[in-house]
Amino acid sequence: MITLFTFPEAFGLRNVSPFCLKVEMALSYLDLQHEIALESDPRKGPKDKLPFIIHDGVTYDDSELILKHLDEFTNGGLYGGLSAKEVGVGTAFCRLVDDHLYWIVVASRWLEDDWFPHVYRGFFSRMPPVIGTLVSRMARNQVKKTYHLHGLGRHSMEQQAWFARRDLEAINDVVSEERYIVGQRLTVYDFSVASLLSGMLDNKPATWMTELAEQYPALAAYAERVQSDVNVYCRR
Ligand SMILES: N[C@@H](CCC(=O)N[C@@H](CS)C(=O)NCC(=O)O)C(=O)O
Repeated sequence: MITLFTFPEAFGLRNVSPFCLKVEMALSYLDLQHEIALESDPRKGPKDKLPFIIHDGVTYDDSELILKHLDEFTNGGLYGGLSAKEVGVGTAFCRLVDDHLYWIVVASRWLEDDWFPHVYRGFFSRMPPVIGTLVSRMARNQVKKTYHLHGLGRHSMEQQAWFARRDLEAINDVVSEERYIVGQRLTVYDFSVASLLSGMLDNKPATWMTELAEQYPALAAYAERVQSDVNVYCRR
């Protein structure tokens, strides 16, 4: 049995974490029976982050390591048969979304004074108000610190938007010509890219990143294609 631990819904998104959603997409693609356990405290994960899965009593964490495990479990169901070029291009795009674009999306929710009340409502409003306010402030400071350490947080808003646009255009240039991120067929790499895009596009209310992504209609069409292929949707 496989149990996938993910965050409860927030911001109009059934699965608010792109890392959790990517694993859910992989499980569905592989047709592996699983259940979803909602967990709002990432500290329950082995490395203080979600997702993690428990598979027949063994815990696996980190979306990419989980995909590696699922690939081994299914004898190459995710990475088997990919060409070296597909692996190269796919890995590069996953790094772009997981380690760069993701952080700008996080900042567009957490670090915008106007938007932060939605973060509070989504993640902290189930706590008693005094504790919720305190914990949310601490968490916001942590996000600010991490964003600064990453380097993106040192840039002006204009520069951050420029970086975001470059990332979105890189994806847009591919999926305007090809159906999927490495070409004409769906691969495991689409789960990372489409998860982040769908969370950005279906995020309610819109953030400045939503508005930026909406300027590239091919992105929404691609995100819909992938979600429909695996029958796993980010939105409610
Ligand atoms: N590299 C990890 C990243 C996971 C991650 O950053 N998860 C976020 C949610 S989207 C999290 O749990 N954040 C809580 C925290 O950093 O305190 C993966 O691929 O699973």
